[in-house]
Amino acid sequence: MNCEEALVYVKEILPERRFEHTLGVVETAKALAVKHGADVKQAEMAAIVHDIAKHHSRDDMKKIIEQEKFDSRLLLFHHELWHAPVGSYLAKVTLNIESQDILNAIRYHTTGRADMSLLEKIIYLADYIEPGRKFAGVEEVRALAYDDLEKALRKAVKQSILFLLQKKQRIFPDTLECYNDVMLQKEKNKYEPN
Ligand code: DGI
Ligand code: FE
Ligand code: FE
Repeated sequence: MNCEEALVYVKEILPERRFEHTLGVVETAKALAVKHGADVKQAEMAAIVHDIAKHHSRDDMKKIIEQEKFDSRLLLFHHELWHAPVGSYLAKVTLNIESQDILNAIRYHTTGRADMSLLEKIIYLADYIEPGRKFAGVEEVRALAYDDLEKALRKAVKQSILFLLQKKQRIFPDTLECYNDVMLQKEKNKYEPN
């Protein structure tokens, strides 16, 4: 399926507001891909599809997580996390998307993870800073994202964890591993000669 067809598909299945958000993520992901030298078509496709499972029923999502043997700890955490792996599954089986990088960008767009690819970082950040996002702190990450992707990512991951702590939510292991990894990369860079 090409991007145009995928966009028609998600427009049909997503409520209007979610589709508007998706369009914001698409524009942002394409701009970030151009800026940071990623494949623009891959970024566009991943962005179009990233929230495809957002409005699936909890029962359906739970079944897919069990059937596909996704991390079973997901089921012990907030159901908001479930649409990301379930979305990657649907992208593969209903939209025939084969690129593992696109599928991983969808799968990890909510939590992030350690060792994210450039595409995964772009989708994670585009989802966080698309023009429809209005929360406190978003402007700073938005400004950084085009200049310094890693710095923007660190800020976004930190803010997300602080937000979850404030809401007294538990933090999923992938989210924590993402935080540890972005902080480790920063420390490593500090000691490199250039
Ligand atoms: O699907 P979107 O609304 O566009 O955004 P998203 O996929 O980033 O989902 C955001 C939601 O996921 C938000 O309500 C916070 C939640 N979330 C993200 N990481 C974690 C988390 N919730 C828990 N409990 N733990 C996490 O590590
Ligand atoms: Fe999402
Ligand atoms: Fe989203």
